[in-house]
Amino acid sequence: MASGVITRKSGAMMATARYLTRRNMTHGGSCCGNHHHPPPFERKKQQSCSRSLLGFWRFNSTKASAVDVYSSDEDVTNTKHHQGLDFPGGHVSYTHSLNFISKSSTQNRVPCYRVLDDNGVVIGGSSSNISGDLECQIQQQPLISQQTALKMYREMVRLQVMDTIFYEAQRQGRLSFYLTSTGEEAISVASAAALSSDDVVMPQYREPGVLLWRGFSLREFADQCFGNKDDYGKGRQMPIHYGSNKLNYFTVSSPLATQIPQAAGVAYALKMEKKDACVVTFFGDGSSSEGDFHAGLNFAAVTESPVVFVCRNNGWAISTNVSEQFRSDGIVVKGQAYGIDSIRVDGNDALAVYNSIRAARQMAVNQGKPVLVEFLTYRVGHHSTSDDSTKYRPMDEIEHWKVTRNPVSRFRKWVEGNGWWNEDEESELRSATRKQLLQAIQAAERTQKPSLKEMFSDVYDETPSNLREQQEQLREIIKRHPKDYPSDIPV
Ligand SMILES: Cc1ncc(C[n+]2csc(CCOP(=O)(O)OP(=O)(O)O)c2C)c(N)n1
Ligand SMILES: [Mg+2]
Repeated sequence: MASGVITRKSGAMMATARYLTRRNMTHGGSCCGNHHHPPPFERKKQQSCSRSLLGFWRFNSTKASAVDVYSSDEDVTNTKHHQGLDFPGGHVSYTHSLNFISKSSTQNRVPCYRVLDDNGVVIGGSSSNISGDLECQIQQQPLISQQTALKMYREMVRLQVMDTIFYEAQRQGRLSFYLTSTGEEAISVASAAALSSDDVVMPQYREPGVLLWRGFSLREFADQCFGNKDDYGKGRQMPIHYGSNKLNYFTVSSPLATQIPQAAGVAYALKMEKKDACVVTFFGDGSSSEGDFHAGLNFAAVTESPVVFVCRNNGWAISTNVSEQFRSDGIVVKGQAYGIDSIRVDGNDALAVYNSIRAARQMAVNQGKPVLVEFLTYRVGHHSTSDDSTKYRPMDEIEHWKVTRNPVSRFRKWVEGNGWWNEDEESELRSATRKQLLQAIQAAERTQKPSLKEMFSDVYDETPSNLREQQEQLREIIKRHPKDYPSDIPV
């Protein structure tokens, strides 16, 4: 991937956004709160303003004026005609009620878009509106071909099989670490199905379904997990940190949420290059509490960059439940706060995922703006192989989501209901995938590890003297203590 170019451009975009933010702040942002500053209007407007007795700033160049009890007759007449204030971002109407926007006003939670009920039956009327600034209509009855639907179902099954076998391999001590997508298979696979292969994906770590969809082979997954010499990361990363230049899939990075502002930068680069593509970045509910989430959304909003922010709200950030994570109505309202068209979607309904991401992509690419999609789902597995989730959540909660709200079996019911799939095809696919994966694992396990020198390569064009020294020291230590180091790594 031309990531070098993208990164440089995203740097330029960050600088632009930082400039914009600073400029707004110097013009009255938050500073001291004593109301003696004009609000963040542009300079020209500030020059032609005057202050009323109550301390409101009135702008001669704007239609609206502040209302106060000392207004002249002329002001009162004006007020009748202009019940509000023209302010950057749009007209603001006045109110006599001293109402704080409170939690109670958010008790009507944002509804969740879905197409299939829990039994895989299409619900509701014939069409629904997803509205943003410009209305974007999509059909409730899914406009999805048999071929796409079947590929979606097959990849979801392959992902399930892959997770089961890699998880077992970790439990057998063959892998150091693993993390499953169990319960969230529909999100990564159906999102990938709704995208173009030119769209750049910047993942968290529970989205290998996108790679499966785009043709990453089981052997490539296994090479990465075993960190052998064929792993694109040359064994430097923990298992599941997949990445592929060829498939427009940025490498997973462990620090949470770093991909979110990066996605805003990459999207800005796509916009400057007038590419017919967007960026799609995935992250969890926990990651939405990182500062990077807020910076990324704001940058994308002000630069009107084509990025789809996809939050997998699976209820948990390791052992922290969403109720301890934030007090807002999930993540969807945060997008709205940043001026980003946002939607909440049932993440366990593959057709709702497909429809929403397809619409979001269209809005991002055709209208040049960011979109936020919050998927409601559940992390059925442990956080990772380093976790035991039964220590902090009830078994019946896990069982409910595993059985009743299972995204794979729900989609299977719909596919089977259409007469596109049957039990024989199901068992054939599962056993063939299992066999292919076991072969891939055996081959990846036998493949040589990357040479030790790779630990020191690929950052600098020429290895600097301090790294050369460290490399020598490491070799010396291994020579002295050969038993303490793996024998299968070429020194
Ligand atoms: C900056 C940072 N803080 C903490 C961690 C440790 N950590 C790894 S995963 C995780 C939970 C993330 O939860 P969420 O974003 O909801 O994703 P999920 O695992 O539920 O898919 C935490 C806290 C980290 N990797 N990076
Ligand atoms: Mg989570």
